[in-house]
Amino acid sequence: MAKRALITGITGQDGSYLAELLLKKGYEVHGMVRRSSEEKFERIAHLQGKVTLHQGDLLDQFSLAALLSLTQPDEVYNLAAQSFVPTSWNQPVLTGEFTALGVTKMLEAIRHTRPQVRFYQASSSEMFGKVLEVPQTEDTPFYPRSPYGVAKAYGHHITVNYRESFKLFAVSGILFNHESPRRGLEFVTRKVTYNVARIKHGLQDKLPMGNLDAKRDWGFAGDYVDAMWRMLQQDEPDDYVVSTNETHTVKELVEIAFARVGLDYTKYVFTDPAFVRPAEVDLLIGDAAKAKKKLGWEPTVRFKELVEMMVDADMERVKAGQR
Ligand code: NAP
Ligand code: G4F
Repeated sequence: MAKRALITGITGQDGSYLAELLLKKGYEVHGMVRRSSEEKFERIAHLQGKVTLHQGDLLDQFSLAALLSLTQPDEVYNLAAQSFVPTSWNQPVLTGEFTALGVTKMLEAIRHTRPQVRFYQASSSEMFGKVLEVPQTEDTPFYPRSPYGVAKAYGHHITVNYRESFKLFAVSGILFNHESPRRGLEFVTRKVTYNVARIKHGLQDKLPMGNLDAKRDWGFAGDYVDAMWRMLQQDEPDDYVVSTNETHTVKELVEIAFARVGLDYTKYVFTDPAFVRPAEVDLLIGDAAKAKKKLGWEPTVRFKELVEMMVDADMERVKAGQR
């Protein structure tokens, strides 16, 4: 019989890639979606009829338990979150409700409704924040720098705690930044690649940016959802760092993106304090040796290729008058 998976956050970047991967592996895929006045599930439009969508919300514990009873999943991937760091300073309480307590609500629903489930929690390199070790591993202590990072640290620890307290098969993937042409427009990679395409097409002539010196370990989302799946296929639940083991500045990202369309970024980019954060994560670089050894996982897309893939996709989109 086909395995069944339930994905929260299926309409997001990672949810769409994970749904594709699981369908290819023969899974029956169920996704939890929030009700909205207009349904715009663009990232999963091509999967219509192949995945089954159910209304639910991380804020509503009864909806989670009901969904577990209805779908009887073998695996639950908890990807839903308020995931944009700057918003977490504007809405810290909401971020805590979704991104921190939402994890407990799901774990409680699993514990009482379907304890045999294998559970994946989407933890984040933002938990390392003002890093206490370089590179960061599963053993590096956390020092989060935003309400989002704090909320993710809670989600991480409660997942470990439920594994140890109630013997749930609960794993936490500590994923470093991962991007794709499906990335939200507010995140720095997509903001840059989309605006480069607009500038190249003569639709604008300036790009306001925040801190160009920040360093990130950027990988491709398609690779990272494969690591999530591998974590749930192990004999024992454990936590894993998923990263490329390379770090690059935002400035390098900008240079490569503009160069891809034959432009010099210095003519277009300027610093706008509105995009500078109250507290910054200056440097992230992950050591994914454990994932490589135990999961047999390795990234297939490197930084320059990733940025160029995103610029090319946005050039096509802007040409077609799309976002
Ligand atoms: P994303 O594109 O922002 O997607 C977030 C998803 O969560 C969307 O489907 C959203 O639904 C859903 N959601 C938000 N609040 C919800 C709620 N209260 N109830 C139900 N669904 C809710 O994020 P992503 O980049 O795919 O990331 C997936 C997960 O990995 C997130 O937890 C993120 O924090 C974490 N993570 C991401 C990265 C990265 O670099 N991408 C790295 C580490 C960890 P709507 O469509 O209705 O808004
Ligand atoms: O793309 P970003 O907004 O991603 P950030 O804050 O690293 O968070 C992402 O990765 C986390 C994993 O580490 C996830 F957990 C989280 O959900 C999210 O997916 O910003 C990256 C860097 C920051 O240092 C920021 O200050 O880019 C810098 N930056 C400079 N100018 C900018 C801008 N970021 C944005 N969004 N917009 C700018 O104009």
